[in-house]
Amino acid sequence: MGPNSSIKLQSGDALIAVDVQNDFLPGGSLAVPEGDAVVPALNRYLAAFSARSLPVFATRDWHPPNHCSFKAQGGIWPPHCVAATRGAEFAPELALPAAAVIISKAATPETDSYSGFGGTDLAARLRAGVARRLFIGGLATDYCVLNTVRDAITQGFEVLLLEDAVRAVDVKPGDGARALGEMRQLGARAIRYADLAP
Ligand code: VGL
Ligand code: ZN
Repeated sequence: MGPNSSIKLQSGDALIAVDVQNDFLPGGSLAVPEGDAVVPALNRYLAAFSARSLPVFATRDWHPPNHCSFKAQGGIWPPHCVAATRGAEFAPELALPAAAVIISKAATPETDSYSGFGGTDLAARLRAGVARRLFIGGLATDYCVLNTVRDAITQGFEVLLLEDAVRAVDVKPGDGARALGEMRQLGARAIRYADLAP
């Protein structure tokens, strides 16, 4: 990577910030280790996209209090990202542009979706904006980022995975690294901010 792989942002590019919500940050109910590190990292990409008037999407977990993924309902997670609570709000320091499109997912008790494409109009919105190449970062590498990237590729988008703007839950050590490997194998290209042309 570096000077030999300069990526020029262009029309057809869109940025997707995946689930950068308080509950996934340190102090949150489902804190991702170093989850807060994605905020300044994503802000650099957000600034680059805003400077070129390129579209930005932000997905969010938007669960009801009795969501099926919570332990009380037989799921595997502590309660997190309950709609309209502070834990579900985007990280306050995340510099989303006013025009960012918010995609809420897994908002009914009986359905979960790690992917921003599951049960949402994300694909339709992207196609309406003629997006072709998706720059994807956020939380968590081994769950919602992985599944969003997988669906994006299945739907025919080119995916650039923002390796410096993702962090993993790592329920099992190595989950994050394995997810990165799988995304690469599926055709995602892992990039860092320095790979963008100035
Ligand atoms: C996520 C676990 C449960 C994620 C969402 O955003 O990666 N992880 N719900
Ligand atoms: Zn969730």
